[in-house]
Amino acid sequence: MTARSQHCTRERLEACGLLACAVFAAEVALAAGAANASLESVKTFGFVAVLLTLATSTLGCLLASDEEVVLPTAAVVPPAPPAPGLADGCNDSGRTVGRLLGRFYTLPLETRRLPDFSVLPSAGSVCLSELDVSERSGYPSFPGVRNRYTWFGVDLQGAFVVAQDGVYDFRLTSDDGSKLLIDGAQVIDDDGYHQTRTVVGSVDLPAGTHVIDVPYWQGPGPLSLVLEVARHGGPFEVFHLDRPLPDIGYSRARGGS
Ligand SMILES: [Ca+2]
Repeated sequence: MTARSQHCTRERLEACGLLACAVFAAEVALAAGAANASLESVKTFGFVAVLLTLATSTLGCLLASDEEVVLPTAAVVPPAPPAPGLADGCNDSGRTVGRLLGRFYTLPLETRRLPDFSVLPSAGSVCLSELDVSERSGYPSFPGVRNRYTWFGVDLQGAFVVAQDGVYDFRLTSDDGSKLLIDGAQVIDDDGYHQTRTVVGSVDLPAGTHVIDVPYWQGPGPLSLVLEVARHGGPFEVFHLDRPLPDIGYSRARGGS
């Protein structure tokens, strides 16, 4: 029996007890009014009457209580809202499959290569599913960077899924320097202090989940960062991490693989 039905039964018993008392009083009054009844016989009659009335009323209440209880409709609990700042799906404490979490760092003017981001204080973060920042000067800056377009770094970390084994070509374009690492191994090194430049690397990827790192830095002048992918020998397309490789577009681009 639920807490709700127990509560209803107690209510019914209290109501039935009052009813039994009322019936008893009425019967005693009727008995006392009988001309030939003695006082003792009136008391005995009334006592027996109240016991029978109370017993039958209580038994009726108990038998009827469960049938008459109507449980409230179960409430629909809405899903919890996403954590502030992470509505786009990145896990701030670990890698998220299909996303790149990029942590920002301000860099000194003497920077000429990728710094060791692990020893720098982060100035914020952004969550992305692809890197498609074409060359630009000034604003809009890198996605998530509102007040700066020079002398900053972004350390991007994420994971993606490969649905079909194969060799995949990656093409990384950046101004200034960048690198591509997959499962901890360097696939492309495009680091340095340079204008927009493109470097291609290939890697044999078995089906499954793989981790990806793209450290990037921007000094003065224009900035750019674009990461593309293709089945080996096929045409490149922007790498959407939220689509398992090869997705429909990539499958059409299989070429000579
Ligand atoms: Ca630059």
